[in-house]
Amino acid sequence: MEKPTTSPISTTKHGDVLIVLSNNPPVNALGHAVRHGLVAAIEEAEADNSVSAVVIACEGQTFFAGADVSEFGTPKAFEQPMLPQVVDRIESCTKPVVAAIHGTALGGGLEVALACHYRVAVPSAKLGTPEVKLGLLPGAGGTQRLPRVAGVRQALEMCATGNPIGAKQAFDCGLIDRLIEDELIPHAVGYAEEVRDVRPLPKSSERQYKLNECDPTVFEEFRAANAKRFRGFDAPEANVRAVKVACEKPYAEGVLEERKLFMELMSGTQAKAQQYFFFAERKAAKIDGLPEGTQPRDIKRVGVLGAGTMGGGISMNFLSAGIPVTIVEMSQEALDRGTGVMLRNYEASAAKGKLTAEQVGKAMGLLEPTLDFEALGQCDLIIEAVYENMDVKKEVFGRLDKIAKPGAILASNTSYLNVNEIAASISRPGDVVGMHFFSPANVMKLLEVVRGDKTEPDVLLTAMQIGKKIRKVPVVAGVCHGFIGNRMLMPRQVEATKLLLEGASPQQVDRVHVEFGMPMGPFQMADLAGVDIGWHRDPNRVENVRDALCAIDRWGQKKGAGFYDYDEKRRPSPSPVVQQIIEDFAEKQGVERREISDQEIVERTLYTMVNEGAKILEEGTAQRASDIDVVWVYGYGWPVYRGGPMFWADTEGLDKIVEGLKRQEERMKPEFSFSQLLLDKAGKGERFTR
Ligand code: T1G
Repeated sequence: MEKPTTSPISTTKHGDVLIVLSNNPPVNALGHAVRHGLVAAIEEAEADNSVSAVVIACEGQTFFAGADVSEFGTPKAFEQPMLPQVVDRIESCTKPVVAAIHGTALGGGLEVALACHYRVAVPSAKLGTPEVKLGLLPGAGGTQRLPRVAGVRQALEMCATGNPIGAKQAFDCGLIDRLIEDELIPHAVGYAEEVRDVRPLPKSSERQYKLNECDPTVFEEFRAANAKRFRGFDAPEANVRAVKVACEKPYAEGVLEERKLFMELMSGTQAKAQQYFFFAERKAAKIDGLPEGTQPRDIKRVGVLGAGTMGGGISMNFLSAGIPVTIVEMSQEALDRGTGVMLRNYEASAAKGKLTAEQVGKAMGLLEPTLDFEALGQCDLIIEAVYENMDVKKEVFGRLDKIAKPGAILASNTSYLNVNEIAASISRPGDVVGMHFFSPANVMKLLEVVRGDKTEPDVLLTAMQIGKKIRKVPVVAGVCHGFIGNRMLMPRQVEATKLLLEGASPQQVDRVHVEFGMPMGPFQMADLAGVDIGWHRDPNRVENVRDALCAIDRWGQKKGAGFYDYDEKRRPSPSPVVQQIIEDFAEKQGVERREISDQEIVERTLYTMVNEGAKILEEGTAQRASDIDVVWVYGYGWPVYRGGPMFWADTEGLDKIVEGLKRQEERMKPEFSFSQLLLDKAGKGERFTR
C-alpha cells in the first residue's frame, strides 16, 4: 500500500481517547490520502493499549462530504484502500469509534459514520446519501447499513432521492446517537468516554431489528409514489433494489449485491453524464478573464420595478435570502395585487411545511411596496421587470439613470432584448447588466447573467455572486437574441412548426421529446406558457398556424385550448380543430404532407439545438459548452442523465449529429446553416465537453 507523502489525517490523544482529525479542504472528500490515513489511524488506536476509544472528526466546513468525485474514472479511485475496505476496517475496530459530525456528512462520509459504532452531531448538521444525483448508489455499505440503523423507509427516501436530512430528524430515526449543542469535539470525546467499556460494540451491519418493518409493499408504494420523478433515471431504481436486498439477505451477501449494482451504474452513460454535470454547474459560477482583484459591489437593498408575475417572483428570491426589497408599481391596485400574490405564495410554502409562519413574516417584513419611483434611489441593485418592449425598457432606464444613486447596478430582466442597446441609452452603461430570471422566478433555479459590451467586471461579478446568494444557478451569457437558452429554443420551434405542416402532429413531436426525457414537448410548452406570447394581437392577420390558433382564442391552457384541447383538470387531448388548421395551412402553402419518422423529429429539433449551441460557443456568447448544458438542465428540464445538449451530442458522436443535419439540411433551409465549429470538431473527432 503506497503511503501518500503528507497525510490529511492527524491523530492526537485526549486522555485515553484517540482523536482522528481530517483536514482535507474544501469538503474533506475521501480521496486516497484520507482513506489511507483513516485506516492507519484505526491501526494506531488498536496498537496503543492506552487508547480505549476513538473519535473521528473533520476540520473546516464539514465532515467528510463523500468520495472524491474528481477521482472517478481515474486510477486514483482504485488505489488501496478503497472506501469499502476503509469502512469495514473502522467497524472491525476492537475499540468504540465515535463519528463527530458537523456540516454535511454525505455519501461516503455518511458511510464512514455508519461504520463507526456511534454517531454524534451538532444540530445544524445534515446527513445524506446523494450518490443517486451522480447516477450512483452508496457503494461502501451505505445501502445495507443505513436501513439497519435508520429504518427502511428513511433509507429508501435518502438513497433514492439523494435528499439529506437534518440532525434532529437523524436523531429521531436513530441515525444519530446524541445531538451536541456545544463544542463538538470535546463533547464527542466525552461521549466516547461514556461508551468506552460498552460491549458488544454496536455494529450497524449486524443490526436486524430495524429491518422488521420491511413490509414488501413499502418498496412498491415508494416506486409508485416516485414514478414520475424517477422517469428515465437508472440510479433511483438501483437504490431501491439495493435497500430491498438489505431486507432479504445477510449483510455480507447484501453488500456484494450493492457492489454489483454500483459497478453497473458506474459503467453506464447516465452516471458519466451526472458526474460531468456536478462539475459543470460549479464551473458555471466562474467568470473567465475577470481582472485580478475585482471585488463585488455591496448590495444592501434591491429595487424591483414592476410587481407583476416576474417582479413579484424576483422580489421573493431576495426577501427569502434576507435582502430588503423596494418594489415599485404604477398603481396601488397593481401594487396590492402583486404583494398579495407574493404573500399567498409564501403562505402556500408554509402550508406545505417548507417555511414557518415566522419566516414568512420576516420575508414580507423586508418588503417596501411603493408607488414612489424615486424610492429606488436608495437601492444598490435595481431590476426592472416591465413590459418586454425596447422602447419601454429605454424609457425606464432613462428615468432610473436620473434617480439611481452612483454605483447602483441597473439590471434588466429582459428575456431576449439587446442589453447593449439598453445600456447605450443611458449615461452609465458600465452599471448595466441583464439578469434574466426564468418563470416562475421564485422557483426556477436558472439565472442568465447577460454581460453587455460595456458592463463593468465588478457589476458582472456582483450579479453572479448575488445570484448564488439567492440560491440561483447563475450562468454568464453574452448579448444576442435570446442569449443562450431562448436562442437555442428558436431553431427548435421553427423546425417543430414546419414539421406540423409536413405531416407530424403536435402530439407526435411532443411524444418524441418526452420519450427523450424532456418534461414536455414544444407544443405542450407553448400551451403552458401561452401560445399568444409574442403574437401581434391582430386576429385578422393570420400568417401561420400560431396566428390561426390565437385568432380563435386558442391561447393555450389558460383558455382551455391551444395546440391541444383541455378538460376542466387541464388534461390535454389531441384537437381535431388544430389538425384541420394545420392541414388547411399545408394545402394553402402547397406543402405535400408525408409520414414523418421520430428520428427526423430528433434530427430537426434536437440536433439543430446542438448546432445553435455550437454557434453560441464560436461567437463567445457562452463561456464554455458546459454552461450551455447548465442552462438547459436548469432552465428547460433537459434530463440531467443525458448531461445537457452539448454533453449529449458528444455522447451521440458529433459525426452522427452532422450526418443527421446533412440528411435534413434541404428541408431546413433557408433558416438553417451549419456551425463551422461543429463541422470542425466533428471532422477532427473532438468533443465539446470533457
Ligand atoms: N468530491 C470532490 N470535490 C468536491 C466534492 C466531492 N465529493 N464535493 C464538493 N467538491 C468540491 C466542489 O467541486 C467545489 O470545488 C468545492 O468542493 C466546493 O463545493 C462511495 C461513491 C458538500 C454540500 O455528492 O453536495 O461518496 O469549484 O461549491 O456549496 O458511496 O459540495 O471550489 O473547485 O458545492 O458549500 C457523494 C457533493 C460523492 C457531495 C458543499 N457526495 N458535494 O456545498 O460548495 S459519491 C456528494 C456537495 C460517494 C460513495 C459514493 C457540496 C457540499 P471548486 P460547492 P458548497
